[in-house]
Amino acid sequence: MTDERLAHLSALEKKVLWLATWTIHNANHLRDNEDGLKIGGHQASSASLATIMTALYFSALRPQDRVAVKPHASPIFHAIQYLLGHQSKEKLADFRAYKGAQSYPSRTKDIDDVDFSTGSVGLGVAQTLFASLVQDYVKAHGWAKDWPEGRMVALIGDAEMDEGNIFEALLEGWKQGLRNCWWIIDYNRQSLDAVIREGLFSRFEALFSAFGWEVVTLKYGSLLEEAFREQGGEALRRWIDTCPNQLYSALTFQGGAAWRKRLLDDIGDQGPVTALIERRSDEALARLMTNLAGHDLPSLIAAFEAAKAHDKPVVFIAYTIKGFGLPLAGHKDNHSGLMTPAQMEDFRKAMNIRPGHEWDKFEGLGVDARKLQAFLDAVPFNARGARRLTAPRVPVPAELPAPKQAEMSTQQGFGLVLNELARSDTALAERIVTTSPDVTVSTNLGPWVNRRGLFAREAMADTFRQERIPSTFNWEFSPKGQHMELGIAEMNLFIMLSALGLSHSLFGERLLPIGTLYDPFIARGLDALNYACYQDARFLLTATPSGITLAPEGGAHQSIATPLIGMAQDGLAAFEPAFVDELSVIMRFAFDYMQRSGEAADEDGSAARSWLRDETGGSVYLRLSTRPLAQPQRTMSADLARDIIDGAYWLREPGPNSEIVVAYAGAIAPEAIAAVGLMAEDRRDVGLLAVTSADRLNAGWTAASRARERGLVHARSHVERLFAKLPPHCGIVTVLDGHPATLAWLGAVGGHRTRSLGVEHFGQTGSLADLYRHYGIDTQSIVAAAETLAPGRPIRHLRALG
Ligand SMILES: Cc1ncc(C[n+]2csc(CCOP(=O)(O)OP(=O)(O)O)c2C)c(N)n1
Ligand SMILES: [Mg+2]
Repeated sequence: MTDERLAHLSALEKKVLWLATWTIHNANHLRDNEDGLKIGGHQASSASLATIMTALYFSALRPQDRVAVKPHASPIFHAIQYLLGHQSKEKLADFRAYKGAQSYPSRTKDIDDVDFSTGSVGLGVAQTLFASLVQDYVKAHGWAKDWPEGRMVALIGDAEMDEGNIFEALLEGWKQGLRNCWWIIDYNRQSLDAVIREGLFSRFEALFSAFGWEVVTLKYGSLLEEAFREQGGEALRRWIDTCPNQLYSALTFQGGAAWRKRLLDDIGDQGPVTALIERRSDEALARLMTNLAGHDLPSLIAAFEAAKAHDKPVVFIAYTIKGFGLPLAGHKDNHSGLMTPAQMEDFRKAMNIRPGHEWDKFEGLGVDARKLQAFLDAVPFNARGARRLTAPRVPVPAELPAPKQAEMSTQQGFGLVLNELARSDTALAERIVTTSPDVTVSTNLGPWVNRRGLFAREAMADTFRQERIPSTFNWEFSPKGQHMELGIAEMNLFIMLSALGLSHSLFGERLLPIGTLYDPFIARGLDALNYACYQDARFLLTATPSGITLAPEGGAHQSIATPLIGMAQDGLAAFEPAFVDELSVIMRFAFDYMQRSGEAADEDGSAARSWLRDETGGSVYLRLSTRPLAQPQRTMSADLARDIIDGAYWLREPGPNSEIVVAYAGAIAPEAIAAVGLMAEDRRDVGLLAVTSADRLNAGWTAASRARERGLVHARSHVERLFAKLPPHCGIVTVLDGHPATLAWLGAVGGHRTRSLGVEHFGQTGSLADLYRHYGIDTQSIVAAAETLAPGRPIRHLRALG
C-alpha cells in the first residue's frame, strides 16, 4: 500500500470517527433522562468499529458485497455514506429525530443504501449467511448473470455472539456448504452492561473451525508487532496475552501513566523490557498499548486482501477497544456514557474542527481536499453508486387452480394448489422457492418437492430411489431444485425467508418464497419474522396445522395467539380461510401482493375502496388447518373473490330485521354454519359472516375511521359496508379457533352488542368434539351465546342439544 493511500485512509478513519461522534453529540437535544442511557451506547460502540469499517468500505468492499452493520455502529455507517455521497447533512443532523437518520441501520427507513437492517442483535448476522445461500441458489439457477458474485459481510459485537440464532445459522450454513461469507467480530471485550468472560476468543476459534470456517485472529497492530521485535518485546507480549480483560480496559481508560506504573510493577525488573517502556512517553506508551489490530489500518487491509483469495467462510476476530479515540475508551460503563460538552470541546480541538464547520467533509484533516475527494470518487465499493436492485414482476395468472374434492382441509388444498403449479410450465412456478424446517412432508409440500426437487449446489441422488425401495417421496438434490430443506430451527426459517424475500433487491432476481411450519412455532421464530417484515422481505408463510383443531396433539402444539400476531405484525397480511376455493383466491392474491412496491396511497386524498395500503404490497401469512371440511359448491365470482381478499363476505346475508349475526374465521366454519341453521326458526334474519382475514378487515376499518376524522366524511371500509344494514339491536357472536380478541372488535364497528368466543387456555387433549365443547366454541356454545345476546323466545334446538 502506498503512503499516500494509507494517508487518505487514515484521514478518512479520523473523519468517520469525528462525524459519528459529532452526530451523536448533536442529537443530544433528543434525549430525555432514560434515553440518554441508550444514545450513549452509540458513542463508545461506534468508535470500536471506526477503523474496521474504514478499511472495509473505503478499501476492501466491492459493489456486489452486502453488509450487516452491528446496530450501534449506525453513526459510523451513516458517516461513511455521507462521505460517499449517499447520506445528507440534514439527516445526520437529525439523527434519531423525526425522519432523520436511524439509530440502527434500516433498509426501509434510511436513505443511504443499507443492505440489511439491524437492531435486534444476532439477526443481521444470520441474515448474511442466508443471503449467501440465496445468492448460490440464484446463481445455480442461471440467473443474475450481470451481477457479480458478492460476499455477505457481518460486523458483529462480541456480546452479540451470545444470541442463539447465530449458532443455529452456523449449523445450517455448514450443512448447506456456505461460501462467500465474512463475519467480523468486534472483539472489544465489552457488552452493554459488562466486560466479557476471559478467553472467549478461544471458544470462538474452536467453534468456527468446527463448522469449517477459516479463523483469522487479528490481535496486535503494527506498532505492537514492531515493539515485540525489540529487546524485551517477548516479555511485553506475554504480559498482554495474560492480562485480564477488566484490567486491560481499566488501564486503557486511565492512560499512559497508569500503563507505565502497572507494566513496571509487573515486568519492570526484567531488564530490556524496562528500557522498552521507558523509551516511550506516556502518550506514546498509551498509543502502543492500545494498538490492537482492530484499530490498525495496515493490518486490517492486509487481512481482508488475504481472505479474498478464496470463497470459504471467514471469521475475523478483531481485537478492538470500545470507545477507541474517545475519552470513554475502555471504561466498563461507557455504553451508557456520553461525552460531556467539555470533553467534546477538547475532542473538537484535537480534531482541528472549527466551530460551525462540524459537517465539512475535509475540515481539520491536513490533507489535500481535492486529492481526498478524488480518492473518495475512486472507492471501489462506490463504483456503482447506490446498490438497491430491482427485478420485473413475475406474471400471476388471473386464477390459480382450485381443487375440486368434495371434502378437504385447507392444508390439503394448499398442497394441491402447489402441486398443480408444479406441473405447470409457467414463470410463476419457476420463481417459487419453498423452504421448511423439517416439516416439508407434514405441511403438504411433499408433492411440490417431488416434482420440483430439492436444491443443493452439488447434485445428490435419493438412495432409496436408486435402491428401488418404494417411497412416496423423491428426495433428489440438484442445483436446479426448488426446495431448500432446513433443519428444525424456526429462526432459521424466518431468516431464510427474509433472505429469499429480498433477492430482487440484493441480486436483481425475483423469487417467490413460500415457507411452511406448524402454526404454534411461529412464536419460536417471532423476532426473526418481525425482522424479515421490517426489512420488507417478501414471502408467503403457510402455518399449519393451527389451533386446538389438531386436537389430540395437546397444549404444546395448540396455537392460541397467532391470529393476533397476524393482525398486529406490520408488513404481513394474515388470512385464515375455511374453504379451499377461498384459499386459492388468497394464494393468487399473495403471489401478486408479494411483488408490489408502490407508494402507499395517501389516506387523505384517495377514494380507496378498501382503505388498505395494498399498493405497497407485503408478505402474507396463511393460518391453515388439517380439519377436512365439506366444500361449498359454488362458482367463484369476481365480487366474492374481492370480498375474500378484503377480509369477509356474507355466507348468509342477514335480513333487514336481523337479531343475530354469527361471524366466524377458519376451520370452525361447520359449527358456525350449524349454529345459524339451528337458530333460524327462533331468531329473525340470522346472518353468517365468513371472515377470511380479520387482519385486513380490521385494518380497513381503522384506516377509514382515520380518514373520516381527517374530514373525508364518505370514507367507508369493507366491514362498515357489510354491517351497514344491520339493525342497531342485532347482536354479534364471533367465533374462531384462536384468541377471541381477534374478532371482538367487530361489535365496535356499528355499535352492536357482541359476544366473542375463542380459545384462551391451553393444555387439553381430546377429540375435536371434546375440545370444542371444553373451550366453548362448539355449536351449542355459539347458540347459547346468541340466545343470551339476543333475548327472545327460547331457541328450541338449544334445549334439544343440551
Ligand atoms: C435481541 C436484543 N437484545 C438486546 C438488545 C440491547 N443491546 C443492544 S447492543 C447490546 C450488546 C452490546 O454488546 P456488543 O454486541 O459486544 O457490542 P458493543 O457495545 O461492544 O459494541 C445489547 C444487549 C438488542 N439490541 N437486541
Ligand atoms: Mg462488545
